[in-house]
Amino acid sequence: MTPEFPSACIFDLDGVICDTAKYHFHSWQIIAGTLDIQFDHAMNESLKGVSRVESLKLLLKWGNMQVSESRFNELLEKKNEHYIELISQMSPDEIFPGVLEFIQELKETGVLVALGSASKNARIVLKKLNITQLFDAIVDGRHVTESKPSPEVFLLAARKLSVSPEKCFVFEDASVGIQAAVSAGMRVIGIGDPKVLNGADFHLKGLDQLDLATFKRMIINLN
Ligand code: B16
Ligand code: MG
Repeated sequence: MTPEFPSACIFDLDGVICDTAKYHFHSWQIIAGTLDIQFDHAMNESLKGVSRVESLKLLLKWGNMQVSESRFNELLEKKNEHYIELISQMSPDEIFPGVLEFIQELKETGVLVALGSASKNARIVLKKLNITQLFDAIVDGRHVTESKPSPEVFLLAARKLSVSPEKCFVFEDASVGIQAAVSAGMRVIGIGDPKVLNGADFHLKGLDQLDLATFKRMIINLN
């Protein structure tokens, strides 16, 4: 049986629509500096798709450090202050190539479009990029209790769109996000290095490699 064309596509934000990872990196680097913990790009890579709280837990583990609950919350707040300062300077020219064109094509064929991000700041970023109105549903870190790899964020997006999970396609750049989509029973396209994105149905370098015709051909080849 030929696999069905999806009724909905759910997009991750950081790494799929724009590069906010570099702003997370700068913000975590400042926090790591105050704690005297070495923080590099490889470590930042492992924080992709991971919630703020879980990210700080990982950072402290890497630094072999323990802090009180109040210090933990203070560090979270400081990290977010730095991050908000950086994203407040964002503009629509930071949208990755091909994103607007592909989403527009999906919408014209009647496919519903949602955002499924771990970030509690996703709304601010969408506003800065001037693309809030593109989405039929927005689910972000403020709406979920479980961080990716839990499927919660994607299942909630599907529910908001009234589409069953098997009719959804997810676009993700993080390993934990791919796991979340697979656990949700959705098909998933990994954006980035195939070596770190195990479990995705397809891999792309970016959405500029995809148009509706190519997407349809990909789906026909699914088993
Ligand atoms: P915030 P995504 C994720 O966004 C980022 O990839 C991850 O690095 C970040 O820690 C997480 O959001 C939480 O972000 O501190 O803004 O709530 O990839 O799921 O769109
Ligand atoms: Mg991401």
